Amino acid sequence: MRVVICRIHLKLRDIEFRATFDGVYDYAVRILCTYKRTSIRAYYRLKLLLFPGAKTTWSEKIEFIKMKSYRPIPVYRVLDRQGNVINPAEDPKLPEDIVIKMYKSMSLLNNVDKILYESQRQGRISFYMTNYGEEASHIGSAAALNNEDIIYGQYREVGVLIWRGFTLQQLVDQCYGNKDDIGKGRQMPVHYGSKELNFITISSPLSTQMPQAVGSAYTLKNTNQVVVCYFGEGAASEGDAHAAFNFAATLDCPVVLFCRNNGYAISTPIKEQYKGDGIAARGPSYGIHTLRVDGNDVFAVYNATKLAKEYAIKENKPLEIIPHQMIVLPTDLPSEIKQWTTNDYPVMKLRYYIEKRGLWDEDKEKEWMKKSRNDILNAFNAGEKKLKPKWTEMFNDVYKDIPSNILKQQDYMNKHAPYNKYYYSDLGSNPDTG
Ligand SMILES: Cc1ncc(C[n+]2csc(CCOP(=O)(O)OP(=O)(O)O)c2C)c(N)n1
Ligand SMILES: [Mg+2]
Repeated sequence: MRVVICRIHLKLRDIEFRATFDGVYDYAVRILCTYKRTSIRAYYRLKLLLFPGAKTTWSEKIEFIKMKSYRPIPVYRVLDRQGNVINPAEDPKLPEDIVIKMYKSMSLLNNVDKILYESQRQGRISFYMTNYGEEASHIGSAAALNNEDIIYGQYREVGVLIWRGFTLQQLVDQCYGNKDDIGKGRQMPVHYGSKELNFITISSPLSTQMPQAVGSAYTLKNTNQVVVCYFGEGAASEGDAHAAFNFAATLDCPVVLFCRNNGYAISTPIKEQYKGDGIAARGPSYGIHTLRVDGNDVFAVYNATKLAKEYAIKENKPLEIIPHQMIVLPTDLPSEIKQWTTNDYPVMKLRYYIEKRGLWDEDKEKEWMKKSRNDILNAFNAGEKKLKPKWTEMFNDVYKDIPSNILKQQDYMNKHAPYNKYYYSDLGSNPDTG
Protein backbone atom coordinates (compact mmCIF):
# COMPACT_ATOMS: atom_id res chain seq x y z
CA MET A 1 0.00 0.00 0.00
CA ARG A 2 2.75 2.41 0.93
CA VAL A 3 4.48 1.86 -2.35
CA VAL A 4 1.29 2.49 -4.28
CA ILE A 5 0.51 5.72 -2.43
CA CYS A 6 4.06 6.93 -2.96
CA ARG A 7 3.72 6.35 -6.66
CA ILE A 8 0.42 8.20 -6.80
CA HIS A 9 1.93 11.04 -4.82
CA LEU A 10 4.77 11.37 -7.27
CA LYS A 11 2.39 11.38 -10.17
CA LEU A 12 0.22 14.00 -8.52
CA ARG A 13 3.12 16.33 -8.09
CA ASP A 14 3.76 16.80 -11.78
CA ILE A 15 0.22 16.39 -12.75
CA GLU A 16 -1.07 17.58 -16.14
CA PHE A 17 -4.41 18.65 -14.85
CA ARG A 18 -6.62 17.85 -17.79
CA ALA A 19 -4.74 14.97 -19.26
CA THR A 20 -3.97 12.64 -16.40
CA PHE A 21 -5.72 13.79 -13.32
CA ASP A 22 -8.93 11.83 -13.74
CA GLY A 23 -7.12 8.56 -14.17
CA VAL A 24 -4.79 9.07 -11.21
CA TYR A 25 -7.60 10.24 -8.99
CA ASP A 26 -9.86 7.32 -9.79
CA TYR A 27 -6.97 4.96 -9.19
CA ALA A 28 -6.17 6.54 -5.84
CA VAL A 29 -9.75 6.57 -4.67
CA ARG A 30 -10.27 2.97 -5.69
CA ILE A 31 -7.24 1.87 -3.72
CA LEU A 32 -8.11 3.97 -0.70
CA CYS A 33 -11.64 2.60 -0.62
CA THR A 34 -10.34 -0.93 -0.37
CA TYR A 35 -8.00 0.02 2.50
CA LYS A 36 -10.42 1.73 4.84
CA ARG A 37 -8.15 2.09 7.89
CA THR A 38 -5.47 4.04 6.10
CA SER A 39 -7.88 6.10 4.04
CA ILE A 40 -8.34 9.19 6.25
CA ARG A 41 -4.59 9.68 6.73
CA ALA A 42 -3.95 9.04 3.08
CA TYR A 43 -6.51 11.63 1.94
CA TYR A 44 -4.67 14.25 3.90
CA ARG A 45 -1.34 13.16 2.54
CA LEU A 46 -2.59 13.22 -1.02
CA LYS A 47 -4.74 16.29 -0.45
CA LEU A 48 -7.57 14.54 -2.24
CA LEU A 49 -11.02 15.99 -1.90
CA LEU A 50 -13.88 13.54 -1.72
CA PHE A 51 -17.16 15.26 -2.36
CA PRO A 52 -19.97 14.25 -4.71
CA GLY A 53 -19.22 15.76 -8.11
CA ALA A 54 -15.73 16.96 -7.19
CA LYS A 55 -12.58 15.20 -8.31
CA THR A 56 -9.82 17.38 -7.07
CA THR A 57 -7.35 18.22 -4.35
CA TRP A 58 -7.46 20.76 -1.53
CA SER A 59 -5.42 23.91 -1.83
CA GLU A 60 -4.45 26.48 0.79
CA LYS A 61 -3.32 29.03 -1.76
CA ILE A 62 -5.88 31.32 -3.35
CA GLU A 63 -5.32 31.40 -7.08
CA PHE A 64 -7.41 32.02 -10.22
CA ILE A 65 -7.48 29.34 -12.86
CA LYS A 66 -6.66 31.26 -16.02
CA MET A 67 -6.45 30.38 -19.69
CA LYS A 68 -2.68 30.23 -19.19
CA SER A 69 -3.07 27.57 -16.49
CA TYR A 70 -4.01 25.06 -19.19
CA ARG A 71 -2.15 23.90 -22.23
CA PRO A 72 -4.48 24.45 -25.23
CA ILE A 73 -5.85 21.21 -26.69
CA PRO A 74 -3.64 20.31 -29.66
CA VAL A 75 -4.93 19.74 -33.19
CA TYR A 76 -4.53 16.19 -34.51
CA ARG A 77 -3.37 15.88 -38.12
CA VAL A 78 -2.09 13.21 -40.47
CA LEU A 79 -1.06 15.13 -43.59
CA ASP A 80 1.24 18.09 -43.96
CA ARG A 81 0.55 20.91 -46.40
CA GLN A 82 2.12 19.04 -49.30
CA GLY A 83 -0.01 15.93 -48.75
CA ASN A 84 2.72 13.86 -47.05
CA VAL A 85 1.79 11.56 -44.19
CA ILE A 86 3.74 12.98 -41.23
CA ASN A 87 3.70 9.93 -38.97
CA PRO A 88 3.41 6.63 -40.89
CA ALA A 89 1.73 5.02 -37.88
CA GLU A 90 -1.23 7.36 -38.39
CA ASP A 91 -1.68 6.58 -42.09
CA PRO A 92 -5.15 4.99 -42.40
CA LYS A 93 -3.79 3.08 -45.42
CA LEU A 94 -7.06 3.29 -47.28
CA PRO A 95 -7.41 1.29 -50.48
CA GLU A 96 -7.14 3.07 -53.81
CA ASP A 97 -10.87 2.97 -54.62
CA ILE A 98 -11.78 4.61 -51.30
CA VAL A 99 -9.16 7.34 -51.60
CA ILE A 100 -10.29 8.11 -55.15
CA LYS A 101 -13.93 8.11 -54.06
CA MET A 102 -12.94 10.57 -51.34
CA TYR A 103 -11.22 12.86 -53.81
CA LYS A 104 -14.05 12.68 -56.33
CA SER A 105 -16.70 13.36 -53.70
CA MET A 106 -14.77 16.32 -52.31
CA SER A 107 -14.16 17.91 -55.68
CA LEU A 108 -17.71 17.16 -56.81
CA LEU A 109 -19.00 18.94 -53.75
CA ASN A 110 -16.98 21.93 -54.73
CA ASN A 111 -18.48 21.95 -58.23
CA VAL A 112 -22.02 21.52 -56.86
CA ASP A 113 -21.41 24.61 -54.74
CA LYS A 114 -20.21 26.71 -57.64
CA ILE A 115 -23.31 25.98 -59.72
CA LEU A 116 -25.92 26.16 -56.98
CA TYR A 117 -24.42 29.22 -55.33
CA GLU A 118 -24.52 31.04 -58.67
CA SER A 119 -28.08 29.91 -59.22
CA GLN A 120 -29.07 31.35 -55.84
CA ARG A 121 -27.38 34.65 -56.69
CA GLN A 122 -29.33 34.70 -59.96
CA GLY A 123 -32.59 34.22 -58.04
CA ARG A 124 -33.29 30.76 -59.45
CA ILE A 125 -33.36 29.17 -56.00
CA SER A 126 -34.24 31.09 -52.87
CA PHE A 127 -31.38 30.05 -50.59
CA TYR A 128 -28.09 28.17 -50.57
CA MET A 129 -25.30 27.27 -48.15
CA THR A 130 -21.87 26.48 -49.58
CA ASN A 131 -19.60 23.74 -48.26
CA TYR A 132 -16.36 25.20 -49.58
CA GLY A 133 -13.43 24.48 -47.25
CA GLU A 134 -15.38 21.86 -45.29
CA GLU A 135 -15.09 19.03 -47.82
CA ALA A 136 -12.66 17.01 -45.68
CA SER A 137 -14.89 17.20 -42.63
CA HIS A 138 -17.85 15.81 -44.54
CA ILE A 139 -16.08 13.12 -46.51
CA GLY A 140 -13.55 12.04 -43.87
CA SER A 141 -16.30 11.52 -41.30
CA ALA A 142 -18.78 9.93 -43.72
CA ALA A 143 -16.17 7.42 -44.91
CA ALA A 144 -15.54 6.26 -41.34
CA LEU A 145 -19.22 5.47 -40.75
CA ASN A 146 -21.69 3.20 -42.43
CA ASN A 147 -25.16 3.96 -43.72
CA GLU A 148 -26.82 2.48 -40.63
CA ASP A 149 -25.31 5.19 -38.42
CA ILE A 150 -27.81 7.96 -37.97
CA ILE A 151 -26.93 11.49 -39.02
CA TYR A 152 -28.31 14.70 -37.57
CA GLY A 153 -26.94 17.60 -39.59
CA GLN A 154 -27.09 21.36 -39.34
CA TYR A 155 -27.27 22.36 -43.05
CA ARG A 156 -23.65 22.38 -44.25
CA GLU A 157 -23.05 18.63 -44.45
CA VAL A 158 -24.27 17.64 -47.90
CA GLY A 159 -21.00 15.80 -48.55
CA VAL A 160 -22.12 13.16 -46.04
CA LEU A 161 -25.25 12.56 -48.09
CA ILE A 162 -23.31 12.45 -51.35
CA TRP A 163 -20.98 9.86 -49.84
CA ARG A 164 -23.97 7.74 -48.82
CA GLY A 165 -25.38 7.76 -52.34
CA PHE A 166 -27.75 10.73 -52.46
CA THR A 167 -27.92 11.53 -56.18
CA LEU A 168 -27.22 14.89 -57.76
CA GLN A 169 -30.78 14.87 -59.04
CA GLN A 170 -32.18 14.38 -55.52
CA LEU A 171 -29.96 17.21 -54.33
CA VAL A 172 -31.05 19.64 -57.08
CA ASP A 173 -34.71 18.60 -56.76
CA GLN A 174 -34.56 19.47 -53.05
CA CYS A 175 -33.03 22.88 -53.72
CA TYR A 176 -35.72 23.59 -56.32
CA GLY A 177 -38.46 22.14 -54.12
CA ASN A 178 -39.96 20.51 -57.21
CA LYS A 179 -42.42 17.63 -57.43
CA ASP A 180 -39.65 15.02 -57.11
CA ASP A 181 -38.15 16.57 -53.98
CA ILE A 182 -38.33 14.02 -51.15
CA GLY A 183 -39.64 16.77 -48.87
CA LYS A 184 -42.24 17.79 -51.49
CA GLY A 185 -41.09 21.40 -51.50
CA ARG A 186 -42.00 22.00 -47.87
CA GLN A 187 -38.51 22.91 -46.74
CA MET A 188 -36.05 25.64 -47.58
CA PRO A 189 -33.26 24.72 -50.04
CA VAL A 190 -30.37 22.69 -48.52
CA HIS A 191 -32.67 21.29 -45.83
CA TYR A 192 -32.07 17.79 -47.12
CA GLY A 193 -33.25 14.57 -45.55
CA SER A 194 -33.34 10.91 -46.53
CA LYS A 195 -35.00 8.15 -44.56
CA GLU A 196 -33.35 5.59 -46.81
CA LEU A 197 -29.88 6.97 -45.99
CA ASN A 198 -30.57 7.54 -42.27
CA PHE A 199 -30.09 11.27 -42.62
CA ILE A 200 -32.62 13.16 -40.50
CA THR A 201 -34.15 16.14 -42.30
CA ILE A 202 -32.41 19.40 -41.48
CA SER A 203 -34.36 21.95 -39.49
CA SER A 204 -33.59 25.66 -39.63
CA PRO A 205 -33.59 26.60 -35.94
CA LEU A 206 -29.99 26.10 -34.88
CA SER A 207 -29.08 23.34 -32.41
CA THR A 208 -32.51 21.71 -32.26
CA GLN A 209 -30.84 18.66 -33.80
CA MET A 210 -28.48 18.32 -30.82
CA PRO A 211 -30.77 17.13 -28.01
CA GLN A 212 -32.71 15.14 -30.60
CA ALA A 213 -29.53 13.35 -31.67
CA VAL A 214 -28.63 12.55 -28.07
CA GLY A 215 -32.15 11.21 -27.48
CA SER A 216 -31.95 8.92 -30.46
CA ALA A 217 -28.48 7.76 -29.39
CA TYR A 218 -29.98 6.85 -26.03
CA THR A 219 -32.26 4.39 -27.81
CA LEU A 220 -29.25 2.86 -29.59
CA LYS A 221 -27.31 1.92 -26.48
CA ASN A 222 -25.78 -1.53 -26.72
CA THR A 223 -26.20 -1.78 -30.48
CA ASN A 224 -23.56 -1.39 -33.18
CA GLN A 225 -24.96 1.90 -34.37
CA VAL A 226 -23.98 5.41 -33.41
CA VAL A 227 -25.55 8.77 -33.95
CA VAL A 228 -23.40 11.53 -35.41
CA CYS A 229 -24.57 15.04 -34.74
CA TYR A 230 -23.00 17.84 -36.78
CA PHE A 231 -23.22 21.41 -35.57
CA GLY A 232 -21.37 24.67 -36.06
CA GLU A 233 -19.41 26.47 -33.38
CA GLY A 234 -22.05 29.22 -33.62
CA ALA A 235 -24.79 26.71 -32.85
CA ALA A 236 -22.80 25.67 -29.77
CA SER A 237 -23.81 28.99 -28.17
CA GLU A 238 -27.46 27.93 -28.06
CA GLY A 239 -28.93 26.57 -24.82
CA ASP A 240 -29.87 23.36 -26.64
CA ALA A 241 -26.16 22.61 -27.06
CA HIS A 242 -25.71 22.56 -23.30
CA ALA A 243 -28.71 20.28 -22.87
CA ALA A 244 -27.28 17.93 -25.47
CA PHE A 245 -23.77 17.83 -23.98
CA ASN A 246 -25.04 17.25 -20.49
CA PHE A 247 -27.58 14.57 -21.39
CA ALA A 248 -25.05 12.82 -23.63
CA ALA A 249 -22.59 12.65 -20.74
CA THR A 250 -24.90 11.84 -17.87
CA LEU A 251 -26.95 9.27 -19.78
CA ASP A 252 -23.89 7.71 -21.47
CA CYS A 253 -25.25 7.96 -25.01
CA PRO A 254 -23.35 6.56 -28.02
CA VAL A 255 -23.31 9.86 -29.89
CA VAL A 256 -20.47 11.57 -31.73
CA LEU A 257 -20.89 15.31 -31.31
CA PHE A 258 -19.15 16.74 -34.34
CA CYS A 259 -18.55 20.48 -34.15
CA ARG A 260 -17.49 22.03 -37.45
CA ASN A 261 -15.58 25.03 -36.27
CA ASN A 262 -15.06 27.32 -39.26
CA GLY A 263 -14.39 30.48 -37.31
CA TYR A 264 -17.66 32.22 -38.15
CA ALA A 265 -21.35 32.03 -37.41
CA ILE A 266 -22.26 33.48 -40.82
CA SER A 267 -20.65 36.90 -40.31
CA THR A 268 -20.06 36.77 -36.55
CA PRO A 269 -16.40 35.96 -35.92
CA ILE A 270 -15.18 33.66 -33.17
CA LYS A 271 -13.96 36.50 -30.99
CA GLU A 272 -17.55 37.68 -30.62
CA GLN A 273 -18.85 34.13 -30.04
CA TYR A 274 -16.82 32.76 -27.17
CA LYS A 275 -13.70 33.15 -25.07
CA GLY A 276 -11.44 30.38 -23.93
CA ASP A 277 -9.97 27.41 -25.74
CA GLY A 278 -12.85 26.91 -28.14
CA ILE A 279 -15.64 24.37 -28.15
CA ALA A 280 -13.15 21.51 -27.65
CA ALA A 281 -12.35 22.68 -24.12
CA ARG A 282 -15.99 22.29 -23.17
CA GLY A 283 -15.91 18.54 -23.81
CA PRO A 284 -13.84 17.48 -20.77
CA SER A 285 -15.76 19.84 -18.53
CA TYR A 286 -18.92 17.93 -19.37
CA GLY A 287 -17.05 14.66 -18.90
CA ILE A 288 -16.95 13.92 -22.62
CA HIS A 289 -13.81 12.58 -24.28
CA THR A 290 -12.74 15.03 -26.95
CA LEU A 291 -10.57 15.19 -30.05
CA ARG A 292 -9.54 18.39 -31.80
CA VAL A 293 -8.75 17.71 -35.42
CA ASP A 294 -7.46 19.48 -38.51
CA GLY A 295 -10.64 19.86 -40.53
CA ASN A 296 -8.65 20.42 -43.72
CA ASP A 297 -7.10 16.96 -43.46
CA VAL A 298 -9.44 14.23 -44.65
CA PHE A 299 -7.39 11.41 -43.10
CA ALA A 300 -7.27 13.10 -39.71
CA VAL A 301 -11.06 13.47 -39.76
CA TYR A 302 -11.40 9.85 -40.93
CA ASN A 303 -9.19 8.48 -38.13
CA ALA A 304 -10.88 10.63 -35.51
CA THR A 305 -14.39 9.59 -36.56
CA LYS A 306 -13.44 5.94 -36.72
CA LEU A 307 -11.96 6.06 -33.23
CA ALA A 308 -14.92 8.03 -31.93
CA LYS A 309 -17.39 5.52 -33.32
CA GLU A 310 -15.47 2.58 -31.83
CA TYR A 311 -15.32 4.32 -28.47
CA ALA A 312 -18.99 5.32 -28.49
CA ILE A 313 -20.07 1.76 -29.26
CA LYS A 314 -17.67 -0.03 -26.96
CA GLU A 315 -18.05 2.25 -23.98
CA ASN A 316 -21.63 3.39 -24.66
CA LYS A 317 -20.40 6.91 -24.16
CA PRO A 318 -20.45 10.16 -26.11
CA LEU A 319 -17.43 11.56 -27.86
CA GLU A 320 -16.77 14.99 -29.24
CA ILE A 321 -14.79 15.77 -32.39
CA ILE A 322 -13.94 19.33 -33.26
CA PRO A 323 -12.49 19.77 -36.72
CA HIS A 324 -11.23 23.24 -37.44
CA GLN A 325 -11.53 24.22 -41.05
CA MET A 326 -11.69 27.25 -43.14
CA ILE A 327 -14.75 28.48 -44.87
CA VAL A 328 -14.88 31.07 -47.57
CA LEU A 329 -17.37 33.80 -46.98
CA PRO A 330 -18.56 35.96 -49.85
CA THR A 331 -17.18 39.15 -48.31
CA ASP A 332 -13.51 40.19 -48.07
CA LEU A 333 -11.57 37.68 -46.06
CA PRO A 334 -9.34 38.60 -43.15
CA SER A 335 -5.73 37.60 -43.76
CA GLU A 336 -5.67 34.90 -41.08
CA ILE A 337 -8.45 33.09 -42.96
CA LYS A 338 -7.15 33.83 -46.45
CA GLN A 339 -3.93 31.94 -45.81
CA TRP A 340 -5.95 28.76 -45.18
CA THR A 341 -7.64 29.04 -48.56
CA THR A 342 -4.32 28.72 -50.34
CA ASN A 343 -2.07 26.64 -48.13
CA ASP A 344 -4.49 24.22 -46.57
CA TYR A 345 -7.38 23.84 -48.97
CA PRO A 346 -8.60 20.29 -48.17
CA VAL A 347 -9.22 19.19 -51.76
CA MET A 348 -5.72 20.25 -52.82
CA LYS A 349 -4.12 18.51 -49.86
CA LEU A 350 -5.73 15.22 -50.87
CA ARG A 351 -4.86 15.81 -54.51
CA TYR A 352 -1.17 16.19 -53.63
CA TYR A 353 -1.44 12.91 -51.71
CA ILE A 354 -3.07 10.90 -54.52
CA GLU A 355 -0.65 12.30 -57.07
CA LYS A 356 2.26 11.23 -54.89
CA ARG A 357 0.75 7.75 -54.61
CA GLY A 358 0.57 7.64 -58.43
CA LEU A 359 -3.23 7.40 -58.39
CA TRP A 360 -4.01 10.71 -60.12
CA ASP A 361 -2.63 13.05 -62.75
CA GLU A 362 -3.55 16.13 -64.76
CA ASP A 363 -5.37 14.16 -67.48
CA LYS A 364 -7.53 12.33 -64.94
CA GLU A 365 -8.25 15.65 -63.26
CA LYS A 366 -9.43 17.29 -66.49
CA GLU A 367 -11.58 14.31 -67.41
CA TRP A 368 -13.17 14.15 -63.95
CA MET A 369 -13.79 17.90 -63.76
CA LYS A 370 -15.52 17.83 -67.14
CA LYS A 371 -17.66 14.84 -66.21
CA SER A 372 -18.63 16.12 -62.77
CA ARG A 373 -19.60 19.56 -64.13
CA ASN A 374 -21.72 17.95 -66.86
CA ASP A 375 -23.43 15.65 -64.37
CA ILE A 376 -24.34 18.59 -62.17
CA LEU A 377 -25.53 20.74 -65.08
CA ASN A 378 -27.70 17.91 -66.39
CA ALA A 379 -29.30 17.42 -62.97
CA PHE A 380 -29.64 21.18 -62.61
CA ASN A 381 -31.36 21.67 -65.98
CA ALA A 382 -33.71 18.76 -65.39
CA GLY A 383 -34.52 19.91 -61.85
CA GLU A 384 -35.26 23.46 -62.89
CA LYS A 385 -37.81 22.36 -65.49
CA LYS A 386 -39.81 20.08 -63.22
CA LEU A 387 -43.18 21.20 -61.93
CA LYS A 388 -43.59 22.26 -58.33
CA PRO A 389 -45.53 19.82 -56.12
CA LYS A 390 -49.28 20.17 -56.11
CA TRP A 391 -50.25 22.79 -53.55
CA THR A 392 -52.26 20.30 -51.48
CA GLU A 393 -48.95 18.71 -50.41
CA MET A 394 -48.24 21.60 -48.11
CA PHE A 395 -50.97 20.40 -45.78
CA ASN A 396 -49.90 16.74 -45.75
CA ASP A 397 -47.52 14.73 -43.58
CA VAL A 398 -46.89 17.42 -41.00
CA TYR A 399 -49.65 16.93 -38.44
CA LYS A 400 -51.43 13.68 -37.67
CA ASP A 401 -54.49 15.74 -36.75
CA ILE A 402 -54.43 19.04 -38.59
CA PRO A 403 -55.00 21.95 -36.16
CA SER A 404 -58.01 24.20 -36.71
CA ASN A 405 -56.03 27.27 -37.85
CA ILE A 406 -54.32 25.21 -40.58
CA LEU A 407 -57.65 23.66 -41.59
CA LYS A 408 -58.96 27.19 -42.05
CA GLN A 409 -56.05 28.02 -44.37
CA GLN A 410 -56.61 24.81 -46.28
CA ASP A 411 -60.22 25.82 -46.76
CA TYR A 412 -59.17 29.26 -48.14
CA MET A 413 -56.83 27.51 -50.57
CA ASN A 414 -59.58 25.14 -51.71
CA LYS A 415 -61.71 28.13 -52.61
CA HIS A 416 -58.86 30.13 -54.15
CA ALA A 417 -57.20 27.45 -56.33
CA PRO A 418 -59.94 27.05 -58.98
CA TYR A 419 -59.53 30.75 -59.93
CA ASN A 420 -56.09 30.06 -61.38
CA LYS A 421 -56.01 26.62 -62.92
CA TYR A 422 -52.66 27.21 -64.66
CA TYR A 423 -50.95 28.09 -61.43
CA TYR A 424 -52.56 25.36 -59.34
CA SER A 425 -53.02 22.50 -61.81
CA ASP A 426 -53.63 18.94 -60.66
CA LEU A 427 -50.11 18.04 -61.77
CA GLY A 428 -48.42 20.73 -59.75
CA SER A 429 -47.55 24.33 -60.39
CA ASN A 430 -45.38 25.70 -63.16
CA PRO A 431 -41.84 26.67 -62.06
CA ASP A 432 -41.88 30.04 -63.81
CA THR A 433 -45.03 31.10 -61.98
CA GLY A 434 -45.07 28.85 -58.92
C1 LIG B 1 -32.05 29.56 -33.27
C2 LIG B 1 -31.48 30.25 -34.47
N1 LIG B 1 -30.92 31.47 -34.35
C3 LIG B 1 -30.40 32.09 -35.43
C4 LIG B 1 -30.46 31.51 -36.67
C5 LIG B 1 -29.88 32.22 -37.89
N2 LIG B 1 -28.65 31.58 -38.32
C6 LIG B 1 -28.63 30.70 -39.34
S1 LIG B 1 -27.11 30.09 -39.61
C7 LIG B 1 -26.43 30.98 -38.35
C8 LIG B 1 -24.97 30.88 -38.02
C9 LIG B 1 -24.57 29.52 -37.53
O1 LIG B 1 -23.18 29.45 -37.40
P1 LIG B 1 -22.43 28.11 -37.16
O2 LIG B 1 -23.20 27.26 -36.21
O3 LIG B 1 -21.03 28.41 -36.82
O4 LIG B 1 -22.54 27.36 -38.58
P2 LIG B 1 -21.81 27.70 -39.95
O5 LIG B 1 -22.78 28.52 -40.74
O6 LIG B 1 -20.54 28.42 -39.67
O7 LIG B 1 -21.59 26.39 -40.62
C10 LIG B 1 -27.40 31.78 -37.75
C11 LIG B 1 -27.16 32.69 -36.62
C12 LIG B 1 -31.08 30.23 -36.76
N3 LIG B 1 -31.17 29.57 -37.91
N4 LIG B 1 -31.57 29.62 -35.66
MG1 LIG C 1 -19.33 28.41 -37.99
